[in-house]
Amino acid sequence: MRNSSLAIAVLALMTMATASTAHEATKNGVTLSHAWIRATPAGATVGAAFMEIKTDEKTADKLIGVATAVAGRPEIHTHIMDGNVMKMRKIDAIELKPATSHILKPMGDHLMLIELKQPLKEGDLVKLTLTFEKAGPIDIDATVEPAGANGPHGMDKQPTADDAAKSGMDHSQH
Ligand SMILES: [Cu+2]
Repeated sequence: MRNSSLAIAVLALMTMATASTAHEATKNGVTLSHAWIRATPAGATVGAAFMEIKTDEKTADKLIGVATAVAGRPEIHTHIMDGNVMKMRKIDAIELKPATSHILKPMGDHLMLIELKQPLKEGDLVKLTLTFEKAGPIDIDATVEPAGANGPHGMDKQPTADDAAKSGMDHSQH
């Protein structure tokens, strides 16, 4: 009896671990999570992707590239102040110090998906491959959020009962 309940518990843990790989990925001390993209209107040629990049205490690394099947020319971007105007600019890399959380977000560093091959529709999952100097390539699935979203699902606004139910579902898949 005890053995069988242990087996069920182990099985449940394994199932959770398998399901979590798409939304969170860790390799060589670098963890990607909460990846999201803003939905784009039909005909848009450019989109933007965001996520959290964490390093453990032993890991210093550098984000040096991004690739995805949905865009012909994905780039790493940052925002700079030019006088009073916020402008975005392509950068070659993002430096990651040990034990830090670097959040790619609107008006901050982000991944620009240039030459979009298709509109990005709310609810879709888009695979991104981020390449790090030491950790190498890491795959992550980004969820496509509404066009006006400022964060991943349930993290950019006051939660409603409906959102709570949905984010509850999200967590059961982690
Ligand atoms: Cu940009």
